[in-house]
Amino acid sequence: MTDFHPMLALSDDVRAALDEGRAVVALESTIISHGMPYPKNVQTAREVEQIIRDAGAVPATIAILDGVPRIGLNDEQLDLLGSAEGVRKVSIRDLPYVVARGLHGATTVASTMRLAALAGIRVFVTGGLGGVHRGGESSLDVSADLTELSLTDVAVVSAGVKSLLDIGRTLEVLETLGVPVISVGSDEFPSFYSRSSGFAAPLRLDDINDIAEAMRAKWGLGLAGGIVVANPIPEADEIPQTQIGALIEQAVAEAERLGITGAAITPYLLGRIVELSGGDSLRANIALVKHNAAVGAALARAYARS
Ligand code: PSU
Ligand code: MN
Repeated sequence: MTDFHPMLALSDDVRAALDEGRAVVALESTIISHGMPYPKNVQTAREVEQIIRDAGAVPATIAILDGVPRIGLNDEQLDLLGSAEGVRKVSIRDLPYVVARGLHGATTVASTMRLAALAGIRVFVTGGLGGVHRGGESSLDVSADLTELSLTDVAVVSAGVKSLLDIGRTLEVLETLGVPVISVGSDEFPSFYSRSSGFAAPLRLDDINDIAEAMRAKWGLGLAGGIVVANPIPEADEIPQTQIGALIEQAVAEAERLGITGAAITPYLLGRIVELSGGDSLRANIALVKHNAAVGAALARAYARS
């Protein structure tokens, strides 16, 4: 029996899978509580978990409930997280407060990575990463997701970075931090709703087994930190940059006018883009998360075989 970290609560199926060295995929919860509206968020979370199970891996949605970091949620816990008022967005800096005060918290990419790693999970699926915000060179609004990627040994499968961020500077910071950025089957780094971003993929791999091999190589060499696996949205589901770009510009301009900054800005922009697109962005968001789940499950299986 593995000794798990005493401050974590693992669900039985996640515990058993980790004990037996089977494939486990971590999932974040900010996307559920602050990234999509209820009840679509909870429904999507369940469907994403099922995709991972169907692909032969065990999903581990991570969140903090009553101050306890949970690795693997049941249906009731997922519903609570997706519908309760006052669930905080918890990045790394918020973890001590939310745990100490016994609060509910939805974990961002950064804090999900850290809790996943504490539980021994090496593959994590999300929608989009945080990064350098537009104007970040003066506001210094750079997501803790990037710092965490430099510290914590987890491969993060995403559809890239939304163009509400400064994609070029985000890629520069990832390079500085020594984080491998691998696009799956594409020469371009994807921009969430769109397969293209105008930025070349720093690295490209087409075979999931090769990505698992890169994980082994990185950590085998003692290179601490994560890997960004950038998985473009399927062609049938993409919203071209020419279409979504103007809506993103409008949402960014409104946030600026309203003086929204800090941790509130990403949830504001995500919600506003759903409204402005009449739900099209939400459909794309759901499709890309499901695609990421399938790729993440395959990657977890490939990595577990080593
Ligand atoms: N980008 C998205 N969708 C998201 C997020 C980012 O396209 O849901 C969420 C993730 O949880 C990410 C967090 O970790 O926002 C980043 O917030 P911040 O920029 O405040 O670090
Ligand atoms: Mn920020």
